[in-house]
Amino acid sequence: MARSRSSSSSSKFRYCNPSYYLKRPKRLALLLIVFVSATFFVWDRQTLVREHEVEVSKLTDEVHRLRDMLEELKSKAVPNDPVEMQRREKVKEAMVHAWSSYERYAWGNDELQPQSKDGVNSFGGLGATLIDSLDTLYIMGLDEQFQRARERKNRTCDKRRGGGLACIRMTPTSTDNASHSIMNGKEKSNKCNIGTEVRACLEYEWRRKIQLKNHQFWQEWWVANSLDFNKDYDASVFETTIRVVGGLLSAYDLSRDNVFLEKARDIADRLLPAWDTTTGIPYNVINLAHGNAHNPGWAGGQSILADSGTEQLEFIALSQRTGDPKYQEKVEKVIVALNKTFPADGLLPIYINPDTATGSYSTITFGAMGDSFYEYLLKAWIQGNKTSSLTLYRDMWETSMKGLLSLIRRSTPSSFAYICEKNGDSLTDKMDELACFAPGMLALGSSDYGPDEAKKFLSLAEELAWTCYSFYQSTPTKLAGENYFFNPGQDMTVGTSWNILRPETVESLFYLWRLTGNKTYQEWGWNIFQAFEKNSRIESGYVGLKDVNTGIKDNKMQSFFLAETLKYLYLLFSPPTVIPLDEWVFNTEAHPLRIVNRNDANLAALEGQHKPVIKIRSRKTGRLGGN
Ligand code: DMJ
Repeated sequence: MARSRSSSSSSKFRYCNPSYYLKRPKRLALLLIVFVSATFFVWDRQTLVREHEVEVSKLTDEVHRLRDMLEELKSKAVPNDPVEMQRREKVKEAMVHAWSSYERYAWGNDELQPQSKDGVNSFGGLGATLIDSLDTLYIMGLDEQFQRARERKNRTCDKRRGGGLACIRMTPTSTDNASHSIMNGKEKSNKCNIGTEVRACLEYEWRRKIQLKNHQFWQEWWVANSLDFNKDYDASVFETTIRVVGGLLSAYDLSRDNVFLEKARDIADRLLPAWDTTTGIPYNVINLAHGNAHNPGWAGGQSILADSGTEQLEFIALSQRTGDPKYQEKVEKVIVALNKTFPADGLLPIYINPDTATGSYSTITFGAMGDSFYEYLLKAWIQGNKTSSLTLYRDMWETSMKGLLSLIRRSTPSSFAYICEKNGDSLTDKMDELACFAPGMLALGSSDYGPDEAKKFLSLAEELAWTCYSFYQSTPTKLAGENYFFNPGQDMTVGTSWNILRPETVESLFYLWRLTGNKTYQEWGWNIFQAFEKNSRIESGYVGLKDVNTGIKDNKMQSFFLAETLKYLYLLFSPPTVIPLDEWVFNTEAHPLRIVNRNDANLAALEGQHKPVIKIRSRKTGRLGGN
């Protein structure tokens, strides 16, 4: 028995023995043929796959090329009004002035301080103005500036300028002061606290007075080496998302340059741990290097409504573009959690307890700290192509709009409509300029109501836009203050009197002009633009005003001036085919994100888990059509 088992197993292995085949040449030949055929087959399949991939990528490029051509044709098909063209050019020139001032004095910093001609890192040194400006530069056709900003290659000054100085091994410790002082021509080499080689290079450059090249040198250095998010810095989740993630994604959608998507993913990954709370309501501050998250001390441990509910567009877009659902899942969980106890009037206080997802006793407002939560309910629905799986967003938004109606009052004697703030049961007759985004939002959402409601909301939007425009017209500088009080018999009185170049009113004028075609909104926008030119423009950029009554200037060019204010003004004087509203949705920092078809059950699945209070009902879609 034992012998026969061993002989059978050795007979099994005889096929592995070369001598077996040497004695059987036919079998050897057959084996070779099988081997060659199999190799050929595998090689052939791989070649086919590769060819297929090349073909697919060629077709994708072709689709993009055709889409660009179509957009160009569409914009040419609309006759250009000479006044609009002239105004558009003026706004573009303003952008060139703002951008070149930033390039010159604050490159790589978050924001420019035009009076002191230096930069300040208000957001942890993430290059907020640079990233916030990318899409504006692109849309305005400022290609050179856009290219400089996205340039990925490092360059050495020895190669370029024959100076024999190797800048590539630079080890900067404090580039900001060095670069600014050099740009100002006040460079003292012993104060330049950066690596010797860089200093040598810069001194060399300065001696030759090649100012512009100096700037280029810094730009390339910064993009190649400094767009680094690994910062031991406690960043605002909200500000970083709307400016940096949003800005990069928009630049990616417009240019299709992967570097922007990669950077967006990098920074989003650093923000993600902020959502790791019991309810999924995020902490609003996170350390970008270590991932420790918390809420700001002044908020008493609470999460802020706008800061917690204004990441949906960016994170959903990131999931769509990377194919990784984790970003979307985090932000959708927030909406589902808030919906569990969503009040009948859809109005949430500005402080939310992250452990219970319920509102703490605090102000209800469409201004600071509340605003963009309501904006994103509508826009997430638009971003998802208004598909039925997203009805929750639209339903929550419509509920909140009922709440908004309950906050509307009219002033005396002139009957300006305004949105009150609410504390407990009492209303305060105060409205922030920040709440002036609401007319645009109402106009944008109005067309998907039935005809009567649509008319009602559009007309409210127009009334509120008139109030917001009057905020500007009512001051000596024709620039709006930060907030207004409405006292009986006095219409509007400015409260906090600064103006920091905010965009909300021109944003609403842009939407109203696009959606109604009424050129009055262009006129109003033009007047506001001229007031900025008159009061805020200085030789080294644009500044805010400390007081809109006196016109005293501050020392900050806010990054949203380039991201939002100038972009909306430019679009106000451009044909509607430039960033059409049925193809793009703007995040709250005015970064357009392309609307892509959304076919997922994520939100529905999450809703199932959490049993939302609001009943999902099928709603008749309005003028713009639905899914
Ligand atoms: C911007 O950062 C955004 O628009 C945000 O939603 C509100 N505040 C500023 C502009 O005022």
